[in-house]
Amino acid sequence: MPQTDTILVIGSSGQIGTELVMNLREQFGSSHVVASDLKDAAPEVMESGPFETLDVLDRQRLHEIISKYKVTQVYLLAALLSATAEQNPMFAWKLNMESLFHVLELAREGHIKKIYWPSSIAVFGLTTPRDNTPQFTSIEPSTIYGISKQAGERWCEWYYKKYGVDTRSLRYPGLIGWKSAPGGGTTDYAVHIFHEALKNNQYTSFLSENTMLPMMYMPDAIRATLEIMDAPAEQIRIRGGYNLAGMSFSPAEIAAEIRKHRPDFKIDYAPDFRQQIADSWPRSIDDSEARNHWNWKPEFDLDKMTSDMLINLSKKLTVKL
Ligand code: NAD
Ligand code: AKB
Repeated sequence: MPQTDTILVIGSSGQIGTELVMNLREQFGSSHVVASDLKDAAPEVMESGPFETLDVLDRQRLHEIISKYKVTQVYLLAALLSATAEQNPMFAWKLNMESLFHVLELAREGHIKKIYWPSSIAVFGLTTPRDNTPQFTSIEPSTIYGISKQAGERWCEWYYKKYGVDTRSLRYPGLIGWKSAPGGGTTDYAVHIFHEALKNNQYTSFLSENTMLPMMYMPDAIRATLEIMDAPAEQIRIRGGYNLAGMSFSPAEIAAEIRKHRPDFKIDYAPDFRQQIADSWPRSIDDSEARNHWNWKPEFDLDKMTSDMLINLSKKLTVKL
């Protein structure tokens, strides 16, 4: 990346943004990575480089920030996630789509060179094969969040084909990390369970015992994001959203894994409205295209992720493992 490139991360105070900004600053230099969000970010983000308060729905303000810093790349992370979106569908549609339109249009007008916009396993629906879900398959999402991701993928590809806008996108599975809290998704239980295991040795899961979902440890997700953005344009042959896989497990399986470190840990189950969302998503993902096109390879499986989560989270929470 040439020295003159500057990155704007929109939604930098969320689960992914908190970690992504720090990684981008390490790689590209703090002054070249501008964090922005409605709310203040974690202290490490606020203190290590520029931060701008931004409502991404305010196109004028977004344009001002892009001009002020001569931004060339945008990572658009602001969105309502699956569970929150189901409870506020009209606003979710507005936020998830208008934010993307603002960024795509600013790119079409020549203000930005490259866009990262995350999609999700939520693009898939009840007519999709649930095991080893392929890249190209039936895509009929049944949540507002999934519909917004499906539409966003199509818009990203359309701007690429029509105007040559360099859009890149990954269909993240549920993401698990110890540095930041999840923001209203169906896969959030897989983060909550670690906090509750360390604090109370007990967790009540809002998904049922055998609900298998695709998941990924945050270091893998951040690396995949940086790798797809760094890859030469000709290697990016899918402009909608690449399937991306790390691991798959159910609440019962992750509880068993945690018990290897905390033998007294107990789990029970009280499925709520999120169960129906989870039941419409794949159990596992085939990410051959990402592996073949730009050499993607995950590092963390369930065993390795669980050990790393427990070690780091126990230090952060100052709880004995
Ligand atoms: P998050 O909810 O943790 O963070 C989103 C951030 O956006 C928040 O800090 C919020 O304050 C900010 N935001 C909301 N409205 C805004 C607005 N109008 N203007 C500016 N900022 C605003 O979400 P996340 O988990 O970090 O996810 C980021 C992106 O990745 C989303 O598009 C999400 O759909 C996608 N994704 C996440 C996961 C996951 O497991 N975390 C999985 C698949 C896809
Ligand atoms: C959610 O559960 O909504 C997200 C996702 C998989 O997109 N974590």
